[in-house]
Amino acid sequence: METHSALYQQGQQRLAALRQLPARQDQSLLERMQQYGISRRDFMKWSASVTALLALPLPFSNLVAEAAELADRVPLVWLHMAECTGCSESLTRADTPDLDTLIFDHISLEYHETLMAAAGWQADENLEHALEHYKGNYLLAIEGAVPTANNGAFLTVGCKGHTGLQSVREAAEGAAAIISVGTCASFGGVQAAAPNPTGAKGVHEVIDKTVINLGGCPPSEKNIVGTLMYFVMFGRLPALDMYNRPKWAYGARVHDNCERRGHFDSGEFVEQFSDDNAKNGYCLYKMGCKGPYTYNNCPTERFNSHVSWPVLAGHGCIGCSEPNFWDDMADFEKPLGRQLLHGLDATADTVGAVILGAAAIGIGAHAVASLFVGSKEE
Ligand code: FSX
Ligand code: SF4
Ligand code: F3S
Repeated sequence: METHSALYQQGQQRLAALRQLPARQDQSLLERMQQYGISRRDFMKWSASVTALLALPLPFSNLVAEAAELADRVPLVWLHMAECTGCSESLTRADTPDLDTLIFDHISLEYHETLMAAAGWQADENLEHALEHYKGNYLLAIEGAVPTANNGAFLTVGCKGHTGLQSVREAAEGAAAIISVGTCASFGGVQAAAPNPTGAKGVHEVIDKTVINLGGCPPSEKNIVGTLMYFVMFGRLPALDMYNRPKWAYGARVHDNCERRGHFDSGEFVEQFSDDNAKNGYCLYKMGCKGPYTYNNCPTERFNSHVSWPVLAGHGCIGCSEPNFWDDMADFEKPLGRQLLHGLDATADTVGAVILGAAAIGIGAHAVASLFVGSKEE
């Protein structure tokens, strides 16, 4: 197991090497912050919160701050496959840019189909240039599932009519690290739901390199930026779980940190979306919440600059960061236990016991599988 001081040193060396590289943006991060009225104090608070998010001790926040300033030294290529672009939206939708969005603007975004100004031949050339020029050094982020049926013909991108499958394989070759952003790129997502006519697959299934999976439809901006920051800071991937998701983000169930958990434990459930129990913020398990089976940090990190998350907004978790959730977690407004256990949990008296049993099975399966797979880097 790597010690924190060894990791800190590794970060220092990486950042010293990055500092030698030329800045690729006209403005420094501090100038950008000034432009949007973000103070140095806000920046230090943000660095401390990213440090906590990454489950690192507080002294690492100096490294996080420095890494943020040097993010423009790291070339990022971002490809879109079959998806809704909600993952990019998750990062860029803030109407007042906060530090997460500023970092995304500041990182050296060499190619991003929905954000770049270039189009047509120019866009294709930009991609070719980035892959060639930064070979071995760029970070590759992919959003969306890769259609593989008919040799990938269900998705063609750009003037040359390359399939998504081709583009992913070409771009993966020279990448220093690869991130699947969202459940589609990670596990196929809605495109891969039965009967999956396009043969949609997660990125890791079509290439033979390690891919870090950021489940979530969409993943939170915190999990995207945290992963980018980890790579800028250390030049490598963090410890991963059995589905190659960063442990710092996907190490606990939604249910473990949910603010309604006390009501679950007391057997207090919403029975209808319009009832008094809903108004009182009771547990949404009987309305289909899949928080007991889902690994993600939504309750603690939330979305849209920490404003809210599904359960706080009044709907159960639908398990959107898990593989095959469209098939395995449906019906989204009925408890999974009810379907698996043939109505045994139909009453409030039995629901807690049955679900605690089901949840324990969930934890057990995850823990046992983790024992066999182990972590990628520890
Ligand atoms: Fe998938 Fe991302 Fe869901 Fe959408 O692109 S994870 S459909 S939020 O946007 O890929
Ligand atoms: Fe929260 Fe859902 Fe668990 Fe209830 S079942 S405590 S709403 S995560
Ligand atoms: Fe998705 Fe559940 Fe979080 S639906 S956004 S994993 S609360």
